[in-house]
Amino acid sequence: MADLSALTAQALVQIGASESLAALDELRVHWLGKKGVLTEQLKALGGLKPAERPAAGARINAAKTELHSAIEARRTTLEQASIVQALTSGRIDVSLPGRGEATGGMHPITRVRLRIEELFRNAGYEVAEGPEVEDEFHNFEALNIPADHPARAMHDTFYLEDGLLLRTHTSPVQIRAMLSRKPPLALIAPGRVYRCDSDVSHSPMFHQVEGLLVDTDVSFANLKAVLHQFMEALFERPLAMRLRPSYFPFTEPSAEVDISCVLCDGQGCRVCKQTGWLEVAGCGMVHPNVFKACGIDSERYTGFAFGFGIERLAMLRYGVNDLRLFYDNDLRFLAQFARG
Ligand code: 2NL
Repeated sequence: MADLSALTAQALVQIGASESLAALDELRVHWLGKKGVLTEQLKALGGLKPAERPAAGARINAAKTELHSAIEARRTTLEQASIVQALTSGRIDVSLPGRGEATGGMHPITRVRLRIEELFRNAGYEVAEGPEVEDEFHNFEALNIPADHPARAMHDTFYLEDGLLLRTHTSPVQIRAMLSRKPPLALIAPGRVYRCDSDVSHSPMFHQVEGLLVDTDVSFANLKAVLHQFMEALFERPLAMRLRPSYFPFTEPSAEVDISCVLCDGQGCRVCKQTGWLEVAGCGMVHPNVFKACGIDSERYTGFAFGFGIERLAMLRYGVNDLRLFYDNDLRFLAQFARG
């Protein structure tokens, strides 16, 4: 017979070292199973002298009992460990502080638009909106832009199917107002506009505000006064303003609007290209052909209109030097405009 205490010691070491319930069960089969090591020892008892058999059998049974309890003890340990593992691996520490909600903020273009809207509302203008998908009549024909005008060329306008297009300015909103209502009219039309043009200083989508005042006796002097007061209110400081003769198909006379540079106060800097002036808008007196297209009597009524880009004003107001920052949605940029 083999050395029973050596076998038992070997088995106890293996049981103590087993790392899984499956490995432990293999050990149980190996040592105590039907064809296990100790069972074979019992079967070998027949080879002993009859007088030696009872004592040997008792020692084998004692060894079996010892291994059995060692296996059960190890099983309990492994089961406990697997429960602890399951509990800790999926554990949520509900007492941990939260990660903190990031506070959202208004996009700078929206902030400037809302401010422009408020300033004009305070001056008695209403804020009007209209569709971004327009037709040639409202976007071009009613605005005295003939079919051969460069502004209608394919490279400027996004044409859609069925004679539709993406509006290239918000003037159609004002055309619709003049078509559906009678003067006096005082309104601004802010919104997205689209031009097939994209480089460092042009985005295919940008934001515009147009303004329109129609009444009896509206003058070019009224136009200049309204724009000057608006620019000073927007930039919150006294500004010089000048009008330079220009051309738009929908106004006559027409002018470009310059303000004294808000960065150098008219002294000359990189932003104003050393001129001291910034071009910020276009304007003019509503062309009689536009009134005619809208059924307004141009002998009785006069009107002024203006238009400017929100991006340009936002860049000047916030010191943003790259137009594309407005569209990247980089939180490092946007977070600078958030207010609690
Ligand atoms: C510019 C110039 C301008 C207008 C827009 C307008 C609208 C109607 C009738 C007449 Cl319904 N005029 N809008 C007039 C002059 C200039 O915008 O440079 N915009 C960015």
